[in-house]
Amino acid sequence: MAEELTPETPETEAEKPIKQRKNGLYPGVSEELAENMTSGWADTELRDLKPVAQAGQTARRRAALSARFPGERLVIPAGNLKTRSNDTDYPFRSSVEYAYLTGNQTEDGVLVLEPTADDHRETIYLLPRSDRSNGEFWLSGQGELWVGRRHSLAEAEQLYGIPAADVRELPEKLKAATGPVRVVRGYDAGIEAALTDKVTAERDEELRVFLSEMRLVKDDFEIGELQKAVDSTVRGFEDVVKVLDRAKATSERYIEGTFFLRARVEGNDVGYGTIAAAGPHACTLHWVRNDGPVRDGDLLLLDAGVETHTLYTADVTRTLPVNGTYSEIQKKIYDAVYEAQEAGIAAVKPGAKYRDFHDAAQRVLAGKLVEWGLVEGPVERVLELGLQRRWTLHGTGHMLGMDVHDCAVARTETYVDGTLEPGMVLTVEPGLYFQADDLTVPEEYRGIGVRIEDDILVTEDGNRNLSAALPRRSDEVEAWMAALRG
Ligand SMILES: [Mn+2]
Repeated sequence: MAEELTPETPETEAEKPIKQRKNGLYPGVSEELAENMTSGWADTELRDLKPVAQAGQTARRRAALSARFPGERLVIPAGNLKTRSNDTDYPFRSSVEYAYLTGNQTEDGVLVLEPTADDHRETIYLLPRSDRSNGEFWLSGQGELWVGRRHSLAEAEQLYGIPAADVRELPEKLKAATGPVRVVRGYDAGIEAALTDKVTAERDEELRVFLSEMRLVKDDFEIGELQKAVDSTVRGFEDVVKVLDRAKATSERYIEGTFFLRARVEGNDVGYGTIAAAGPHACTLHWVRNDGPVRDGDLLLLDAGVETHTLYTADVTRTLPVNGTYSEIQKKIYDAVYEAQEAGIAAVKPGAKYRDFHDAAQRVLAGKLVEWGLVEGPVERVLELGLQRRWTLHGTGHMLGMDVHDCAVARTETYVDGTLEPGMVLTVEPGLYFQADDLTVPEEYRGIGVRIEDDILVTEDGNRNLSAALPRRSDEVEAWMAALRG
């Protein structure tokens, strides 16, 4: 990639080394060129833009936020670019709080709700289009010539339905503001610095917790986006099955790369680092190095999800026989996990406690471990002492949405100790993992890890499996793989 071009301007000694380095690649900018670059550009302003699809929902969410914190100034930043090295940045991902409330995902954006007599005045602060009259668009690193065209503030107003203003003026406005203020922390150090003597950690946390709990129940737009994420993920799993022979010739990376292609073409990204775990790597819960071999006779545990352009992610796991057929011991373990998942899914319904599906799945798995003679019964004793956890390792699921572990700062009483309601979306993902060096189980178990994970929507009368299009039962998995591989 090209390096930034810098004008020849008077400079301090302190600035010289960088400028000299840059101007070593490019000659200086003459006054004639600078003048020439200010004009001769077409008017590209977009008019009569339609609002983004979720504009109605985002307005309702802002109204709910406004009602919860009357009389207070609320500041919700999108976040800033993070440096990867020197002048390259990591791909930007907006804070979910900002995207959830605005539908916008632009770096440095900030939503501000300013208290009025009986309500809040909403403003979305954004970097406007580059000024062509002062060289900003081609001489600044944030100029549109370098980073691409931005929406003008007028365009942003039409798209998001919120009055827009120049974000460069926001820090001074915040410094001058009076009255109570809360900010969502952790995304924009510059904005937080402007508020440092006005906010407290405790009050800011209340804002963050409220925004996390707001997302526990999904609206129709969100459920549609989650279904899109799942549908793309199903296609990504099919892609992987079709190239398993290429993966055998290379490594787990071929699987990760194959899934990533689907995620980038149909969505924004993967929602989390793909776990492409072949053989004993399946027993490492967050195996994301993905640099191991893929061998016939082994299982492949693939835990992956496409994230949509609106930042909703799927989270699906299948454990597949690399050669297309489960061995006897693989099938025995797989079918036990399947049975546990069936019990877990059956426990997902409105009015049930959140913990019920975990308990239902754990009970099945503990029963299997006793039945196989791996732990001494009765099952009640095993569950009471948690002895099954040597092999079940993790909780059976979590809320799913814009974050893969969505609503992570919701209070215990509204989430883990809470009750399921229609519109909640959660994963059900029991597993059994026999570490390669586990001397307490017969050798044939060692190095086998199985997890099955689906994305379940709580409905008025039970649940709907959003990822039902991807086969789960062992014989159906084998048939599906055989059909895809021809
Ligand atoms: Mn999960």
